[in-house]
Amino acid sequence: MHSAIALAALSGLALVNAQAPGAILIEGSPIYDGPVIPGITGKLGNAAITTNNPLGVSYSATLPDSPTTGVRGFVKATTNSNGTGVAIQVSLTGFPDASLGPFLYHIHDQPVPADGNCTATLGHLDPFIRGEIPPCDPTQPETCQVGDLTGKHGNITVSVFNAAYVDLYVSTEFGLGSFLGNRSINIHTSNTTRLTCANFVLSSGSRGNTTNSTTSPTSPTPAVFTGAGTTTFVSMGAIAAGLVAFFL
Ligand SMILES: *[C@@H]1O[C@H](CO)[C@@H](O)[C@H](O)[C@H]1NC(C)=O
Ligand SMILES: *[C@@H]1O[C@H](CO)[C@@H](O)[C@H](O)[C@H]1NC(C)=O
Ligand SMILES: *[C@@H]1O[C@H](CO)[C@@H](O)[C@H](O)[C@H]1NC(C)=O
Ligand SMILES: *[C@@H]1O[C@H](CO)[C@@H](O)[C@H](O)[C@H]1NC(C)=O
Ligand SMILES: *[C@@H]1O[C@H](CO)[C@@H](O)[C@H](O)[C@H]1NC(C)=O
Ligand SMILES: *[C@@H]1O[C@H](CO)[C@@H](O)[C@H](O)[C@H]1NC(C)=O
Ligand SMILES: *[C@@H]1O[C@H](CO)[C@@H](O)[C@H](O)[C@H]1NC(C)=O
Ligand SMILES: [Cu+2]
Repeated sequence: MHSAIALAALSGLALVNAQAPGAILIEGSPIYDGPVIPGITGKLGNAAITTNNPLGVSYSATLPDSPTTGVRGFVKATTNSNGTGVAIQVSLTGFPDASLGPFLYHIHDQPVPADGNCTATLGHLDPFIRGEIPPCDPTQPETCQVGDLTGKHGNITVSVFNAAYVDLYVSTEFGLGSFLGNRSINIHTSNTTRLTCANFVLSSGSRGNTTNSTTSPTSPTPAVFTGAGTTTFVSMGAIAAGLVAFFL
């Protein structure tokens, strides 16, 4: 069973008061602005390995057909056979000019809205409030953002990309902050421009009776060059607005 502490840490509710106005954001996600504590990178500690995930449950995020990017494919997340962690299968093709790579992919906190706006997915799934820097050290995946699949499992450096691995920190259990089933995948160029995005939807098993499904976006709007790869200083007002958007 999950401990009460892990549940509290994973619930995500503590996020509301933990993010200081005036924070520096990358991709809509706060940069960690506290002291770097060796081995405990997130404000809420290291990411917890998820156990007792519901067996036989899969969520798939299938990239839409779109004229704005050639990137197609899917990311499928299936509860690991022993219930600990989630087996991730990645199958992607059609990456543009390699000079824009290596390409990156992450689980983002919010779903893609119906208009396909990838920017509206905000930052990475980060229930432990780890922030973007320092970059993920893949030898210490528990100190990385939960949604930073690229950081933990590798960049995309080939035009046809297939990968399969178990990520021990994401969850298929509704109710945990590390739950991925109501969130999205974003594919980026190396400077974090968002090329395309898709929502996870339940593809096998049952999520249970506690939630509604996310909306299905049509196709992404054209790639948004938001300058997200650059450290962005934003005003208090923008932060306040962003926090409202982030937590609703
Ligand atoms: C479950 O399997 C994963 C590898 O897929 C392994 O890392 C983990 O230790 C296993 N957990 C248990 C409780 O056996
Ligand atoms: C996409 O979403 C972002 C963040 O919510 C918003 O600032 C932007 O205006 C939206 N873009 C479009 C084209 O709607
Ligand atoms: C997704 O589900 C988790 C766990 O139930 C919840 O904490 C989170 O707020 C939900 N996120 C969205 C975008 O609905
Ligand atoms: C992955 O790509 C990013 C962005 O270009 C780069 O900063 C990082 O060093 C790369 N990671 C690895 C392991 O090559
Ligand atoms: C889900 O359904 C079960 C069985 O009907 C019920 O016992 C449980 O209370 C329900 N949970 C929620 C959150 O509705
Ligand atoms: C699901 O949607 C219905 C109708 O919008 C709403 O009343 C209900 O509260 C939602 N349930 C959850 C768990 O979000
Ligand atoms: C990222 O790369 C794209 C494509 O080359 C470019 O248009 C955009 O300005 C770059 N963004 C940043 C923040 O460097
Ligand atoms: Cu991302």
